Amino acid sequence: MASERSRVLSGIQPSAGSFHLGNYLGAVRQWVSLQESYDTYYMLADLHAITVAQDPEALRTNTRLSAAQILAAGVDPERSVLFAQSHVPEHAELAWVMNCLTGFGEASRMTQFKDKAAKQGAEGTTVGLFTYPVLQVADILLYQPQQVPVGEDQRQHVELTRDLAERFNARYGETFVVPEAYILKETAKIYDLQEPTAKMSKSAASPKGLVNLMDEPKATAKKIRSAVTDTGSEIRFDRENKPGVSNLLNIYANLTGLTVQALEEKYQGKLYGALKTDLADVVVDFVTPFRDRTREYLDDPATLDKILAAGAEKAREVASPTLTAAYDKVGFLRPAR
Ligand code: ATP
Ligand code: LTN
Repeated sequence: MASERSRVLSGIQPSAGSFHLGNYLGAVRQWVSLQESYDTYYMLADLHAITVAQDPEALRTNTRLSAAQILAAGVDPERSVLFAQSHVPEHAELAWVMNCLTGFGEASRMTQFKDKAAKQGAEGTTVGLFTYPVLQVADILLYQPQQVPVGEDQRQHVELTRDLAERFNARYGETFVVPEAYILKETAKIYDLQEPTAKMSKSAASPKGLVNLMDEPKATAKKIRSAVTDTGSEIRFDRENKPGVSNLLNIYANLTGLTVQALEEKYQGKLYGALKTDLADVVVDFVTPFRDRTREYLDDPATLDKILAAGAEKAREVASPTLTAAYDKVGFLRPAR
């Protein structure tokens, strides 16, 4: 796999069963296009998933389901390395070293931790959740990637990665590539259909505004047709004054490749209902084959597991020498052979 191409690493937690439209348009779809020009490493972050309680059987099911959806979306296991984080022990090992390089105050400033901890309360918040960003640092640094494609919400974790890479390199000598966040465009941000100023999220208060790709297409069509729209009747992209319509136009544009401007022209003088009915069709046309492809992978778990095993092997080819180099720099004895 040695090549001149720069390397990319990203991850997604297999903590929910189905991906939603935001996960797809905001993350996984970019993973597919990045494989054209980069050496891509994509990880199911199952170690991260257990920072909040998971039912063991559900975690296993959701990990396969996430892998199946990533493949169904078009990530090609011949071109990308797709693997489960727990299959590559180097992640937990390098995370320990990174934990010992991270200030307690520094970790305490991570906003995602603060938000999640506030929701769970002190007793419900695990030390794992606290050190989650440091595990993410290890995930990234092991692969020496130049770029880390993530949503805006993950920018701070990539900044921490850069800080720790620089700190390690300064203390022990050049070891890690200092990576850059490849922040996906704002246009890739999808909002809740019922509350179009909040991002679409699996932890939304109500499922009515959440489009899960694996849901029954009929139910999905209904959700789109019941999306909230804004006062007035003009179909125009205006995030500030027309968040509902803008979100629908954006989803439409993202799924069809049409520009928002072309859509505004197409719907000039038409009513919101027409836009919603057409978008419902567009979404159904996308999710129907997507679900079928996902199910095909799920129906053959042995093949799915083999893809992940092959991915883990390729991942370790990169991760293991990086860990060895870091261990040497830190001053650990190498075990005698
Ligand atoms: P939660 O809100 O419960 O934390 P989530 O639904 O946001 O979860 P994550 O697992 O945090 O999903 O995100 C997985 C990936 O999907 C991340 O790269 C994230 O940036 C992206 N993503 C999540 N929601 C959206 C969204 N609404 N629009 C665009 N991208 C999104
Ligand atoms: N924290 C990320 C998932 C994730 C990740 C990574 C992303 C875990 N390790 C390494 C990029 C690089 C999330 O919740 N989206």
